[in-house]
Amino acid sequence: MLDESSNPISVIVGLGDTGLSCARYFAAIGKNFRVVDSRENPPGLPELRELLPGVDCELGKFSVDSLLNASELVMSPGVSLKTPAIVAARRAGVPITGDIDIFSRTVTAPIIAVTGSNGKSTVVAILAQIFEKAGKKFGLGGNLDGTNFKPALDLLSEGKKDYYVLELSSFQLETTENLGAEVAVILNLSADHMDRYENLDEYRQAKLRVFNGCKQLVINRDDSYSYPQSELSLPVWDFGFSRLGVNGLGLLEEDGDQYLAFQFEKIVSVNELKVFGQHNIANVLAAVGLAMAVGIEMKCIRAAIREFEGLPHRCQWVANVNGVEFYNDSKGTNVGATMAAVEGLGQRITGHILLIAGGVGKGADFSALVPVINRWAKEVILIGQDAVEMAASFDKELQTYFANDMQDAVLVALEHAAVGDAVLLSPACASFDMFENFQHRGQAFIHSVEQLQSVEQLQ
Ligand code: UMA
Ligand code: ADP
Repeated sequence: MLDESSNPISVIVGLGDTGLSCARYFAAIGKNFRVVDSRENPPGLPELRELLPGVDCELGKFSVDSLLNASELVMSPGVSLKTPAIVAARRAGVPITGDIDIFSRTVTAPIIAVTGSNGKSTVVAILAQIFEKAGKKFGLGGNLDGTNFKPALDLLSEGKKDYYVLELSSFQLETTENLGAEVAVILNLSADHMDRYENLDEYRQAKLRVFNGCKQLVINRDDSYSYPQSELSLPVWDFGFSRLGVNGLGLLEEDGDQYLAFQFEKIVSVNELKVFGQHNIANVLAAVGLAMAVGIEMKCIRAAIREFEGLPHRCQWVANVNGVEFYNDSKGTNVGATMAAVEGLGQRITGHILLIAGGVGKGADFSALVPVINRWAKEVILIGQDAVEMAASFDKELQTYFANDMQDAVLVALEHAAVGDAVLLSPACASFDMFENFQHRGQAFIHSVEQLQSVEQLQ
C-alpha cells in the first residue's frame, strides 16, 4: 500500500471509523491508497498502524499538493466538502467519492436506504428485527452508532446477504452519486447541522440524493418538503397520519381504539406497541412500508413490531423516583427530535415535563421549541455551551434554571417536580462540549438518577 511510484493513488480523507473501513477494504482488494487527516492523532491511527503498518499517512494538516496528486479523494463524512484544500482539489478535477458510493457500486444485493433528520436509527433497528423474524440474511450499517454499528464497507467481509439496510446521513449522501437503492426513504426533514450547511435547502439537497437511481420509494405524506423534487414514475409507499389511500400506511380508528393499518387492513393496535409517541408510530409505519416494498410477509412484520422495545437513549424510561418518572432521550440532538419527544411524553403523562436541554446548538433556531414547551413543560433546566442562547429563545414567563452539570440538573428537576410529572433529558443539542458523545451524556443522566434513588433508599 506504500506509494512507491509517482502515479496518482486513492487518498482516504479522515481516519475515523469510515477511514479505517475504507483502508481495510482497499487492502483486501489490493488497491493502492494513502491516508490524510488534519489532526495529529486521529482516532483510527493505532488500529491502522497495527493492521496495515505500511500505509503512508499524512497527518496534522490537509496539504493541497498531496490532494491534487490523488486519483480520487475518499471522504469521511465528518470532513466538509467546503474545507479549502478539498475545494481546491475538486476544482482541479480530482474525483470525490465516499464509502457509501464505493459500497453501492460494489454490492449486488438490494439496498434499503434510510435517511431523514430524525428516526433513522430507530427505523433501521425495527427493520433489522423484521428481517430476523423473516429469516433473512442482512447487513446493517452506515451512520448507525452503538453495538450493532458497522461502517458500510465492513459489511462486505461478512459474506453473502439477502439485503443491506443502510442508515445514511446527509454527510454520507453528499459524496454518493447513484445509490441505486431497491427502496429509499427520507423519514422527515427539519433543521440539523446548520453549522455545516448554508441553509435548510442545502441540507435537503444532500438528503434528496438518497433517491438517486432507486427502484421504489417510501415517503412521509405529511412532510412534503421531504418528497423527491420531480415526480418519479416508480412504485411509492407512503406513511403518515393524514388520510389513508392506495399503498398508504397510517392509523385507523375502530371502537375507540387506534390501529396501524395498510390501506384499510389493520396491522396491530397502537396499544400493542412497546414504544410511545406519534414519532415512534411514524417510525414503525415507515419500517413496515420498507419491509413491504421488499416483499416481507405481514406475519413477520407484525411479530417484529409488537416486540420492538426501542433503542437506548431514545425516549428510554429510566426510573420512577418518588412518583416522578425519568426519561433519557439523549439522542434528541436537534430541535425536531426534542419537539417530538416532548410532545410524545406530554401526551402520555398526567403531570408536566421538566425538560433538561442544552449543549452545542449547531447553529439551530430554538424558537421552534416554544409552542411545544409552553404546552407540555413547566420548567426547562439548561446545561452546556449554548444554554444562555437557548433560554433567550423561550418565553420570559417560562421557568428556567441554569445547572452546573448533569447531576445538578437531575437534582433540581426532582426538587421542582410534583407526583405525576416527568423529567426528560432531550437536549436538542450535540453533546461534545461536556461529554464524549450522546451515549456518554445519556449514561451521565442515568447515573445521576440512580444516585437519587440510592439517596431515597437511605432516607
Ligand atoms: N477529520 C479531519 N478534519 C476535519 C474533520 C474530521 O481530519 O475537519 C478527521 C478526524 O480527525 C477523524 C476523522 O476525520 O480522524 C473522523 O471522521 P468522521 O468525523 O467522518 O467520523 P467517523 O469516525 O468516520 O464516523 C462517521 C460518522 N460521523 C460523522 O458523520 C460525524 C458516524 O456517524 C458513522 O457512524 C461512521 O462514519 C460510520 O459510517 C456518527 C454521527 O455523529 C454516529 N453522525 C452524524 C449524526 O448522526 O448526526 C451525521
Ligand atoms: P436518528 O438516527 O435519525 O438520529 P433516532 O432513531 O436515533 O434517529 O432518534 C433520535 C431522536 O429523534 C429520538 O431520541 C427522538 O427524540 C427523535 N425522533 C425519533 N424518531 C423521530 C421521528 N420520526 N420524528 C421526529 N423525531 C424523532
